[in-house]
Amino acid sequence: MSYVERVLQELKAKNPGEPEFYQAATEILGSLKPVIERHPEYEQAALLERFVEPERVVMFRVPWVDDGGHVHVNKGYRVQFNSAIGPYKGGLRFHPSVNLSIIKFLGLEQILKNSLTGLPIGGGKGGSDFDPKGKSDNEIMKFCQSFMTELFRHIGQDTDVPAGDIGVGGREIGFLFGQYKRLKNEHVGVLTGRGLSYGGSLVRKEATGYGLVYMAEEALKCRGDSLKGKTVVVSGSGNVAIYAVEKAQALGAKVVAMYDSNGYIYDKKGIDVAVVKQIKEVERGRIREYAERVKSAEYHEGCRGIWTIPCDIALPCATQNEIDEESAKKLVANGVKYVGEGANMPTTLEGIAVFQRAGVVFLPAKAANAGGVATSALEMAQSSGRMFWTFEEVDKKLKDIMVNIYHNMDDAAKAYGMAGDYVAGANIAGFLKVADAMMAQGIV
Ligand code: NDP
Ligand code: 2IT
Repeated sequence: MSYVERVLQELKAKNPGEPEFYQAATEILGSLKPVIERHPEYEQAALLERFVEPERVVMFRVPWVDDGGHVHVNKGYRVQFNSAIGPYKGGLRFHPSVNLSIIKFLGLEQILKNSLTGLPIGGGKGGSDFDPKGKSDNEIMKFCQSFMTELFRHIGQDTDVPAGDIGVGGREIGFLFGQYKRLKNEHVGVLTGRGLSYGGSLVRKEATGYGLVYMAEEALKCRGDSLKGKTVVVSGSGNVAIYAVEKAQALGAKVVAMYDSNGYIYDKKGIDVAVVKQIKEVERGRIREYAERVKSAEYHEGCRGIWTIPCDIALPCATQNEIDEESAKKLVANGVKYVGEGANMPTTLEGIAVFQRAGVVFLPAKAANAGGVATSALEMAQSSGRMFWTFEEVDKKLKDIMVNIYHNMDDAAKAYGMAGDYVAGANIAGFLKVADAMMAQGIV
């Protein structure tokens, strides 16, 4: 049995009931085989065993009282996965589906994503099974304050810097920051995605979606093509999806569909992103309302149907495993040429295989959605330097980072004889830097 297979088998046995974590590890370690062959010293140093074991996992109780006086208890998590190249960095997810397996898969992905940005940030992730849907602002604040009352002792601007993810946006970061500052009496860059009036960075809100489209644009450009006139389907209608749509349309594409967890809208004239922003960012409503306001749009219950819409480019921007084998086959049959993952692990292993067999240009999450965390690192730099860069400055840095990541993963895939396999390219390019840092730091 190879070293990689042995580590995967041990991981499965030692972490029962963690399918998402196992899925992410299988994809990553599977593509590292040629790297491991060139570096026998990694096995002697048990590098992979250490790589898949978080440095620290914090799990805690989050009690809070709703507006009716009822007491609730949620689970809180922070997985501090790997600090070889910098302080732990990664988002917080508030969603009822959150469990240890999901936070660990996200944390593992984050290590390599953060490495790919070229910036000094390690990997971490956290969250809660709290469901923000339907809660009042007061309840959200109470929950965030309780969550931070435990989390604050584990994080710090040079230790661990959380940010947003599903269910955690500007409002939640504000409440979390307020409570951290109150407990520590420190106004520092301990969270990113902060408001512009208290240490945030321009472009952070737009960064993941914009970055995704910048990478897709570069992939098209390298093939003598562009976004002009392309038909695009974007899943989700949250932070990542909205700014992916905005940038894709600004660069000449037509985005025809989006969804939330209830159903999808199809607008053959092209989505009016201002209407989506109004519904989602201002009113916190449902995507169904778009079809009530825009005549050219239809609404369909359920999510999966979105992948039956013919498109040139698919950008899944909602959640893990939203494109399975069947949906991938449908997309291929309908002529999709590019898939860029805005969400984390939105395509199943079987779905990825379908795209790769069909020659679809597949831009994997840890590369394609790295623009968010990269801009978080730019926010950290501005906080430490007590500086504030213009929109244009940050946007240019973001674009340069995305173009760089694209070429780094392209080069790594070629260097290991797998040209065009960006899953392997991203894993290898991200891993080499982390492995080098871990080897240099001894057995820790
Ligand atoms: P938001 O909470 O802003 O939006 C999430 C969107 O996805 C909503 O439209 C939501 O619908 C939908 N969604 C969530 N879960 C499901 C589900 N189980 N089935 C169907 N739809 C679902 O989150 P973000 O936009 O921030 O995050 C989206 C994805 O991007 C996640 O995978 C996240 O990890 C990833 N990501 C985020 C980054 C960031 O900077 N925010 C950076 C890099 C990656 P509904 O409202 O109905 O729940
Ligand atoms: O998955 C991700 O990269 C994020 N949710 C953003 C993390 C961050 O620290 O900005």
